[in-house]
Amino acid sequence: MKAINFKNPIIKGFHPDPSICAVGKNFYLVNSTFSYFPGIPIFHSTDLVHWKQIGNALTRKSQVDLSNNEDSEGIYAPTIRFHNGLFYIISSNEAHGGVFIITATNPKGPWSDPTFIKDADGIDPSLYFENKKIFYVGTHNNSKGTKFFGDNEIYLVELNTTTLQFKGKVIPLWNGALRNVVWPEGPHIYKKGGYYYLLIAEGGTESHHSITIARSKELTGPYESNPDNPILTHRNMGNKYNVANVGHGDFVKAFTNDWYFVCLGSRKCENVVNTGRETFLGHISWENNWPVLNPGMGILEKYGKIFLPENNISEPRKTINFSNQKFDNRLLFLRNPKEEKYKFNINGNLVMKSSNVKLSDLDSPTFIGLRQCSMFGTFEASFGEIHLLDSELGLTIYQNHKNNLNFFVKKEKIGYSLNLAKFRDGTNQILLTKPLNITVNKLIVKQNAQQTTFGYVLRNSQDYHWFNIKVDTKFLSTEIAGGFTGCVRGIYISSTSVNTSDYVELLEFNVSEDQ
Ligand code: 6LW
Repeated sequence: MKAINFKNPIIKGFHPDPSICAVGKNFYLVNSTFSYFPGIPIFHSTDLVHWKQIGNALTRKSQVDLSNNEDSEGIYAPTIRFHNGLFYIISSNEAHGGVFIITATNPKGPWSDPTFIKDADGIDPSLYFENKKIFYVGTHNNSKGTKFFGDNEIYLVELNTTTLQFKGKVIPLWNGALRNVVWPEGPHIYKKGGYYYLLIAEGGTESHHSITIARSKELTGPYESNPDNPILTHRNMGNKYNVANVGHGDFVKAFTNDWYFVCLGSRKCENVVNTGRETFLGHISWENNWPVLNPGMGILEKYGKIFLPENNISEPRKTINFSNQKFDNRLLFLRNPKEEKYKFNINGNLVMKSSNVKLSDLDSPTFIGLRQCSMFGTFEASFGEIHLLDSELGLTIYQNHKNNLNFFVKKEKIGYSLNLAKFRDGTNQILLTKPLNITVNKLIVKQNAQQTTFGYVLRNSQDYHWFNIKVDTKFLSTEIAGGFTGCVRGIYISSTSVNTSDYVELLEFNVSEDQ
């Protein structure tokens, strides 16, 4: 088979905690989404290199309550598996119900309402199927008593196949490879040859992250740690290395019998990460019944080769509009959207109605956005009708409710104003204000490494105008702003008035991102 080239990350932008499964010649992959809606993107590929988002698993409020969440609460580390004609996703909803399972016959959806597993504590659940039995493997506090923050344990328990509730007793499996290890998490179990393999992440999801593995002849253990652990990490690569935080992975066996892994990692820009934790791909070979990840390299490759039939599906559209009166799978809302605020009109555009919820509230402002997938390129929003009396209509680079960068139009006593505001750690700083006679057709941001510039097109005009001011975006990085998400860029409209009648007609987003 001809080799196909791939470039890491295979799925760019905020797509952490990847989990993957193979069904015949198809691969399916899911990621965490925290407090964004819809939750859990479903990606499909036949060659592991070209991925298309075919849907989202959590598309209804009845499936996912994200009310009042902090940005990094909500949906954590899902696992996707296929068994007996049914797709399963197990995940947890932090602050609203805990661990749950949803199922679907078609991975595009619809996915079922969740079954919450009431005794399942902790995070990062996974499923293992064997002989008509279903086993739960998850992460919780060390059952011998926690001696320090992050003193976790990986545990196993059989599930009742009908109710999906705990059936057997809870069996501690492993605490991780290192002594005094922190955050053993993200477990998955595989069977190969005579061994059960328990793959986990440890060290915490930041720069000390890693992937480790243990094996046992019995599912219930005892598990022996691989003497070569960690089997993948970038924690020893130094601060300057451009891919960091490597860990939390999942293995998959292709129909060719070759094994591959996906894991999370983050691309750094000027030493910090704005685009979040992304999905990377690598090879596995087996030596002495242990997996070797990226043999001969030991770290993630930027460019790799893979031996699967290439399926060069077209690049995702760069223009996202609403002409088929549907939300593109990639679009995101903050928490459960207030549906009455979003309506498609007869021109095939999205009318977004203002509300008095602000980006800084732990509520759902009128907002729609896309993950920022690169530190180079432009993001542009085009508007039709704009009705602004008491609202601001803005383009935001949103990292979390306390850290975002906003470029917005407002009605003034005479005419309008265009404003640039940096919201850092909950404090607003207006960087620039410019009076306008009329409103705008477009708002644009251009990202060049950690510098951003902002531009606009006025009503009834085609000309682009750019502000001279460059804003440093390092304050939107995970290192400074914190959290588990990456930046999302979008449009919001919000008012100080409860009775606002303002709205904007959003025509499209245009995204032009370099790698
Ligand atoms: C997730 C944990 C992790 O639950 O980060 O990187 C947490 N790994 O496994 C949030 O994504």
